[in-house]
Amino acid sequence: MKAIITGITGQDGSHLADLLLEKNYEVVGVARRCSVDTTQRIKHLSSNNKFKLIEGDISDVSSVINIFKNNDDVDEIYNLAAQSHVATSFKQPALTWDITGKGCMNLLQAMVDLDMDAKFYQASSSEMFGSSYDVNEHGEKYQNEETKLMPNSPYAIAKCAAHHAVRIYRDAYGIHASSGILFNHEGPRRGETFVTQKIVKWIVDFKKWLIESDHDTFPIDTTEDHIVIHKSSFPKLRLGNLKAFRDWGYAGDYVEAMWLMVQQQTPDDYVVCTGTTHTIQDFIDIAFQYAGISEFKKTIVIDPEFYRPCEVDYLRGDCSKAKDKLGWEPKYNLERLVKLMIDAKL
Ligand code: NAP
Ligand code: G4F
Repeated sequence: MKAIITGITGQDGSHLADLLLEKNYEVVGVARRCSVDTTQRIKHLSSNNKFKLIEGDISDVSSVINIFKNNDDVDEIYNLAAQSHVATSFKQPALTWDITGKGCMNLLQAMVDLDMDAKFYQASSSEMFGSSYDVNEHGEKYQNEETKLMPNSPYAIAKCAAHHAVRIYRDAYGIHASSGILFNHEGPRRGETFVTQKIVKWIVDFKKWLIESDHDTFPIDTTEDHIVIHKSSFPKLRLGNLKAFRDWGYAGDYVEAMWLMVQQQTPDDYVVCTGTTHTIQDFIDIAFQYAGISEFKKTIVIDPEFYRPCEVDYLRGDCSKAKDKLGWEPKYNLERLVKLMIDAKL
């Protein structure tokens, strides 16, 4: 079996490549040209002769066509490429549209034009729900495949367009195209500007600074922006909205669901999540406790710079369909995920 993965240098691309190579696939990873090396997450694959890295950009249709023409024997195409940062999408909406929205259309249309019969996976997102949710018989809020999409960011608008494109190309052209509506998933390979990894990185750097400062008890001297020991100082953790709820799972679990979707006889859309939700404050509490840092209120600054023009307040998925039809289950709860991330960074 042969697969193309766009977004190979990202968190999910690297996990999915690991999974497919374990299954003895030939994997072609598409990476865009960059002035610095972006392949840290896939360095361990460089000597694997079943793995090939090629240059390409999904926002450029001729690039997509070249990739497909050069790999016309491909069985599965996973589109994980995106400008995936929600806050950035407010600052660079057109770029986000070109990559995250139009990029998916470029891939689907190229499949039609080249008459390809490969199966297609699209990385849809719980961010598409925005402020929308349903309420179950116990009065609990949740989102599933039937929940209305009400995007609250340029990123989510682009993801909704791509999500609908998958449905239309499936119906109109009979493409085996599925969308995974994945809720937030994290892990040691998560980018450092997403809130979980930002918190984990700060904790680990702070612990190292404490050790270097030869200080084993918590320093109570603080200025507005810094924690101070003698003449040495360490910047406080600067965050935005701590009240939003997220349904966080482990990225390594979630790429298995992607693969399972593509193996089904009939293409479809599936929610992938843990079914539990926590605030950013909860994540901080669990992570600080695990790292043994008390008095954390003195170490955090709420900075308006990290607030978004529009927020997604509540995400909690219901993945009954993925459980029933794919036999998929998440293996990590939040406590286990936090430990994994902190231990890996340490
Ligand atoms: P990520 O770490 O930000 O990775 C995104 C990947 O897309 C990177 O490899 C990036 O390359 C690549 N890319 C960006 N623009 C491109 C372009 N024009 N052409 C080709 N490649 C391009 O994201 P992730 O967390 O792995 O997420 C994977 C996918 O799932 C994304 O589509 C994301 O929107 C979606 N998603 C993620 C989550 C989550 O919680 N992680 C949840 C739902 C959906 P560079 O290395 O060059 O930047
Ligand atoms: O970690 P985040 O940036 O993830 P967000 O916005 O939920 O998006 C992630 O999950 C989506 C799935 O729902 C993906 F589609 C998307 O690609 C991405 O992977 O922010 C999580 C929450 C937000 O409510 C944000 O306002 O954390 C809040 N937050 C508070 N302080 C912060 C910060 N987020 C970031 N990035 N940085 C902060 O300092």
